[in-house]
Amino acid sequence: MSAALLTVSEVRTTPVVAPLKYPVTTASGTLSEAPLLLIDLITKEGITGRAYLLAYQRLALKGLDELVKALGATLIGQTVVPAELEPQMRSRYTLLGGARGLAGIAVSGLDMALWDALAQSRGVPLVTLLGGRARPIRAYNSLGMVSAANATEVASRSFANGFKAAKFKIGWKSFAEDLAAVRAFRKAAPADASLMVDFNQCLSVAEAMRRSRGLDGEGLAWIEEPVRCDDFAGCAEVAAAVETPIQIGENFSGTFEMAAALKARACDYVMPDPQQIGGVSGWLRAAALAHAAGVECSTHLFIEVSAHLLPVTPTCHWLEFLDVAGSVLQEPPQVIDGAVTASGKPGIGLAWDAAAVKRYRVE
Ligand code: SMN
Ligand code: MG
Repeated sequence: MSAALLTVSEVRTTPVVAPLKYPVTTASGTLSEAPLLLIDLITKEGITGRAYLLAYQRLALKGLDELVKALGATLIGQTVVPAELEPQMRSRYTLLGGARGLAGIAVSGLDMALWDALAQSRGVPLVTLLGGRARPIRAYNSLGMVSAANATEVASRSFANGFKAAKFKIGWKSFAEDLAAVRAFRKAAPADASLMVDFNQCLSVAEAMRRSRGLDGEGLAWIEEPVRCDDFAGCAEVAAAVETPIQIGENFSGTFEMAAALKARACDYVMPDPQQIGGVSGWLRAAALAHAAGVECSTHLFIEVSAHLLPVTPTCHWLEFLDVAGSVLQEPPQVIDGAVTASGKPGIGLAWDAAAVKRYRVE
């Protein structure tokens, strides 16, 4: 007997600006707060699919809200079939050059909410609906800029909860400062810790070659976004010249961009971002691309849905633990023994903390 299909009756959005435990400082800017758009996709059958999006800047929140509302309105009266609705939403932007930027993020947010509703209607966690099983996924603690001066303090608070890995940002004015930061953090970290660094696109190709080669002897697990996120040819030059694996992907706007990066051999690993890559539907395509390319696949932000997606990702690598939404969730994501396990509740397992949402809501 097939389970009853759901029909979308309303899409509600709530813009909030949530606090972060620590500002995320990078060489290309700082995330000092979390402007989030909470999405409630309500169905006639009484199930509400939930997802959230990160606008990064307050100034982007209103535009994102308007986009999600307008796109959400096109779903009303439609049956919750993500495999049909995601392409339908995406195709609305074809003549605009594709669903990129905020438009692509809006599609992803509604896609995640659709999948959440679908899993809830089946009474199973999203990972189960996808054919997988919740299991502990190893996570790394994702930190801000680290210098030689603050490395010991940051490292001292970064390996609690059993974390066995941490990523920090570099891209200081000189390579000497970067190297000093890496060595100071390594000295203060547990001997067996995996360490990753993230330049957040701040280097030219020539400087990225120089600095990445200089880091090659430091035993880093990966060097992330050394050059501009859309310079796949330049990143390929760095990847070819450097021993340390090069990691990109948080800015892949949809799976076609990821395919272009892999074709250019721009990286050794990938880390798509669920809101950039196309939500759950986009992630499934991305996971298949990574599998076909034989490239390890990690996540970027969005801890809650990532814990459902990585168990069904053939080249599952690391889950990034950087909690941007925990302050508005009834059950913030938890790390146990250095790993994150998907919620056992039906769907993704997101429930808004009403008092917190009221407190952080913005117009
Ligand atoms: C990052 C970028 C933007 C916001 C938070 C974190 C960073 C990462 O590039 O990889 O986590
Ligand atoms: Mg990054």
